[in-house]
Amino acid sequence: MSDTIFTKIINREIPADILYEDDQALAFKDINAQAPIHFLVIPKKPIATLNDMSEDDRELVGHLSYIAAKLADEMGFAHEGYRTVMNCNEFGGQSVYHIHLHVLAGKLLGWPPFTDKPKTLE
Ligand code: DGP
Repeated sequence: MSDTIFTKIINREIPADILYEDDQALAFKDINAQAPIHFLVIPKKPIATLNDMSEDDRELVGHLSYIAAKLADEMGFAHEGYRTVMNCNEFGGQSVYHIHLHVLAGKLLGWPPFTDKPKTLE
């Protein structure tokens, strides 16, 4: 797959407010925050969508949730609560084609979380 803006963030070619990094993953604040706390956890391996993960990626994708929970604890909002979500493809609202787990917190989040758009697949 071609590089996305997230590869540039991983490679420090563009700045981001980085919260966590290890050899497999990176967490940074979302530039378009939808809650008082909103960050993304991404694998360093560029997997375009959840549909593109292989069997070998299962541990890596699970690791993203582990990091979300670890940061929730360290940042002090684990008990209060939070939401994680991964958007997939057009109907899921995905705009950057490098998988990322959204972590939203800091307010009482509504459910359902989406605003339907008047569009269907051709
Ligand atoms: P999604 O719609 O699920 O693909 O979410 C992509 C998110 O990525 C969106 O909430 C905004 C965020 N984003 C896009 N470009 C940048 C960027 O250059 N820096 C940061 N920090 N976040 C970005």
